[in-house]
Amino acid sequence: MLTSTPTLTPPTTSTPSPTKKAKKSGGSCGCSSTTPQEIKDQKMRERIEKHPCYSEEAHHHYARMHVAVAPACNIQCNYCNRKYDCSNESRPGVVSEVLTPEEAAHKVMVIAGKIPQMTVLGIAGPGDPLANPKQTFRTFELIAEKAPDIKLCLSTNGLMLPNHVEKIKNINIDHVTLTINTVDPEIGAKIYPWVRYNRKRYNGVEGVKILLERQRESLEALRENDILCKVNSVMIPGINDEHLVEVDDFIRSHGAFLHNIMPLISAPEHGTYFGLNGQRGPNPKELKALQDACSGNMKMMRHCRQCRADAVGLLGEDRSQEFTKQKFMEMAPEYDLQKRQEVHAGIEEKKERLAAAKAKRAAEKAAKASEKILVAVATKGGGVVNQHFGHAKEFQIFEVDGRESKFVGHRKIDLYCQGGYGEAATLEEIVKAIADCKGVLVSKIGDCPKEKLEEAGVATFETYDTINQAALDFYEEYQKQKQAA
Ligand code: CLF
Ligand code: SF4
Repeated sequence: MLTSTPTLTPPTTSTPSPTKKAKKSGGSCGCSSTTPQEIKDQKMRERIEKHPCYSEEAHHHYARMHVAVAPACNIQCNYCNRKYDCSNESRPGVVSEVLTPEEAAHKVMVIAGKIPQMTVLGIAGPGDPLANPKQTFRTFELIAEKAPDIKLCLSTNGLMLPNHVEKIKNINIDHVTLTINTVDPEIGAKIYPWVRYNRKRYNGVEGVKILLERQRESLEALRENDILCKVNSVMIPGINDEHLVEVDDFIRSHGAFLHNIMPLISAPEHGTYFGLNGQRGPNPKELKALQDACSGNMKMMRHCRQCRADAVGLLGEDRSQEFTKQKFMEMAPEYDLQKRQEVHAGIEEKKERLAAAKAKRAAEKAAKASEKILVAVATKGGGVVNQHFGHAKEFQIFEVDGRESKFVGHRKIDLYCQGGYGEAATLEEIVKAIADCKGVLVSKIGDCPKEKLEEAGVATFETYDTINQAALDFYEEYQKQKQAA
């Protein structure tokens, strides 16, 4: 096995090359070169940049809250127990206190003051918000009136959405989540035992067909009305796991912006049909593999925390217990638009600083990987650095960047070591022959030539390894030392 014991003497720092003038984005006539696509992208960025679920970046800085105003549901999911919150947007086994729209509005006004980085109000249960349209829309209307800077967000199974899309548009609810677990009624029958529609209950495939048709209509209505749509899918191994790739294709072709594939959680103590019948959830590896398989198609949400229907705070934290009904009803509303705007401006500045630092690091990395240097290699053949400096009659020259090394020529030299002694005049010629190299890669080198080479800005690198590996190792060391200098 080849081994290497590299030692690197520092190369001389070279003078930076003249910087090229930065290109202007506009033409010489001064007009902007922004394309319609760039304008569209910018508008989309503005719509999602403060929504912690729709923007991965935002979820580090901005918070959301849910109010539990919608207790009833119109379908049955096999991963749901009616005693608890809607598992389509919630961890199963969590119970929220149901509020009236007025209590919910009071809670929002309290929290908007206490947590000014809270930018989104979601209604996600504890049942289906659109099975409780009066309470849901009344709550949204109150918030829109009192706190116009808060984004409104709705999560539903989609059964009743086509009936309410105009209302959704009018109240300016810009973010809607649909839970779509399948596009196949046979698979659906294993997930949904029944659906209640127009005051009638439909069992099995018959009910699922209605649900899937309504979900398709919902997707289309949201797209027609330019309302951002995220789709949640619960991954159920052995039932819809492989099929979710098809679901991903379907929702993308119907205008969904984001796909959130969530793992089934099915503990027996939650009392759900799946939990009681031993249906397992996916492990993290299986979930990631499916997300990866789908992510070629569209944006994939990977930071969902499966929150509760009364969640409060950043996605990773749960402050709901600080704001139980008993507690928040005794607190005064502290909503202050100006203060909130100042806090948001501070967050945006911080985000910009972080983005600039990230871009700088990426540029440095790219520059580091693309710089090309020459190295001289002492070798007896076999593609290995295996020759003593003093025994070399030629050096092979390689050009190296951060990814590969390429043979570019060789330099003939006189043998330095003559019967155990080095010739000073010969050494001078050798140094001159490889002075344009940043390093010389040898199996061994004496102190005197090492010193002379260092003086000329050529680092020495003792190793016994393949030329390619040695060249890449040297390159890395060279860059490290250059950065430290
Ligand atoms: Fe709530 Fe859902 Fe709106 Fe977000 S949650 S209604 S889109 S504001 Fe977000 Fe929570 Fe995951 Fe939902 S992390 S469960 S995706
Ligand atoms: Fe439960 Fe939500 Fe499914 Fe209704 S839609 S049954 S509340 S998980």
